[in-house]
Amino acid sequence: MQVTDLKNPALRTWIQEWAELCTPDHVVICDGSKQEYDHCCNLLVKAGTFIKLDAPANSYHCRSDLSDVARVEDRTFICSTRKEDAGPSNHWHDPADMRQVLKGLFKGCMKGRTMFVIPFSMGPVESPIAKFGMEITDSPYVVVNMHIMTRVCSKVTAKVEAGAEFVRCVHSVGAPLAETQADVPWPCAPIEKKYITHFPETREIISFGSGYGGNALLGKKCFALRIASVQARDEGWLAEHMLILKLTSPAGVVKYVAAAFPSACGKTNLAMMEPTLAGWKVETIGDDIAWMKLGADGRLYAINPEAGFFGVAPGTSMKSNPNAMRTLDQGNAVFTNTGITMDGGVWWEDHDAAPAPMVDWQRRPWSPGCGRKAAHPNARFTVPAAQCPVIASEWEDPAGVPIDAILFGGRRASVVPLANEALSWEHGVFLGATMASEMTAAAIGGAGQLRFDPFAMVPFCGYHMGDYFAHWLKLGAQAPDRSRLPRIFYVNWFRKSPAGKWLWPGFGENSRVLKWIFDRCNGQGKAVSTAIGNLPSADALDLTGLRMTDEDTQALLAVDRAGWLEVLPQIEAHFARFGNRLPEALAKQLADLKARLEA
Ligand code: OXD
Ligand code: MN
Repeated sequence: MQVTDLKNPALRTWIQEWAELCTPDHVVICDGSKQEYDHCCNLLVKAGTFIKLDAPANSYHCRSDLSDVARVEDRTFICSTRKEDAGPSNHWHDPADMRQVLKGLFKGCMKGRTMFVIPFSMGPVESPIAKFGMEITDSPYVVVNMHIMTRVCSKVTAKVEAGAEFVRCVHSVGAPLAETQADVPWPCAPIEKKYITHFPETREIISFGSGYGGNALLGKKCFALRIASVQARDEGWLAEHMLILKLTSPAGVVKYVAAAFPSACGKTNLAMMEPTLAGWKVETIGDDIAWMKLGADGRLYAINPEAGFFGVAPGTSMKSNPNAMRTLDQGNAVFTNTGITMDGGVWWEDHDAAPAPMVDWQRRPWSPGCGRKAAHPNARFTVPAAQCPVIASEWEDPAGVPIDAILFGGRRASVVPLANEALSWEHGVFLGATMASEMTAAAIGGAGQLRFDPFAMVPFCGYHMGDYFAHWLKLGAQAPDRSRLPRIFYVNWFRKSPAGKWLWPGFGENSRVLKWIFDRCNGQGKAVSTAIGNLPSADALDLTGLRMTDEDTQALLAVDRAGWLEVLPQIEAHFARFGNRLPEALAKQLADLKARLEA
């Protein structure tokens, strides 16, 4: 299909205007076909960006530029008309001024390259919760990864042609090619020219200078979280940085759980967990993002808007996440910035295979003990979710799945117990708003200081977080039947003893906590009412077969009053950042907690 074949003038003009500014050699409207995927992979092999691997099947190794290995939060902007609408957690830039800057950068930026126009759906195309996007890009790497991570298809083009709304996404690696200039394996712009910009009022994303993950695959963090959080606020639903899992009891009863943890706290591992408790089953719906809407029956229904996993490779192993390893074994994956083994496979730190001489992520010779890491710590795999051996059969149900429990958590070596059930929806929102991890002695701020990441959304909320908290409170207040809303819990797998020993084994053993949560949602499961919430009583947690001392169990389930009282000033300072946009209900929750702790 040619641009001139497009019947919707809004779509056609939008593409033509960008093509005139960027001056690509060609413009291609993508259709999501296998031929298109293979063609882009071949282009990337020719360019030296991809190497076809011997194993797993139909998979590629990709290397990025040294300077382009992760999301760039300092270069990520929310361009709302009013600065105060972006709030204290975002970098704001005036939209008109930013458009001028971008116009200058995009002028001629696709010279020597092909402009791809990718029609994609976040969520199953027919789902009432799904939304559409169009991404213009000059990166075949983005085309390949969008094929895996979203639903790229001509059906979306047809729907947009028929008038469906879409989010306008524009991306360039920012590296035009002069007439005789040879390309490099990973074209990108220097850091000071990278701009990941969002225009929430007009639902637009414009990204320049980076080819990497969350900066370039615009369906993921930019759309499904930053822009979608604004759409969700305006339309009365929730766009969240949450995994979704299906939990089935030995009796065959099913509960759905959504969970928010900051990046690198094991969301993918939990979403694909192998329970150690006999008869229990965990299946995956999603590992990173949940879109949730109240259904006609008053329950909160969630879809995973993505179609693939963009997971961190280092640390992924048969011990930490066997189902992710099995997903990768099926092939059809892209491995970005991992090591390459001598027999044409991939390797990363903490992989199951023992390290042996190989080629590192920058394609240099590497041997164990050489003092460098073989994989970049943020090396990633991109793989279709459908290949996951524990993907739930209903993961693409257009209606979504009804959520029974929402979990929040962070990395807390002290004070916070293993599990805690919120006293109410408002208290649950307070738990989400005070999510935090402890900084280690290595980080500026020092040990014991908390880094707050409310709802794990600090890098991803497209508007003022005070208003975001208010939106959560409003959703609860307006629910037709509050007893049908999910119960909210706070979990902490990372508690340590004063001597620094992990108190909880984690991984598959977390199923014991899931079982208690399941029981609570079923109106069973014993809990002790405490100043901080409802905690499992020692006999309510199934610890059979675990070698835990009574002392450790007590420490995991105790209320550390003195510790909590010490933490309160940090929560006060955290809340103060939101100024007069902090909902009163949250200030009240804090005051109530203090009063309960002091009682
Ligand atoms: C991610 C993140 O890449 O949260 O998913 O950083
Ligand atoms: Mn994430």
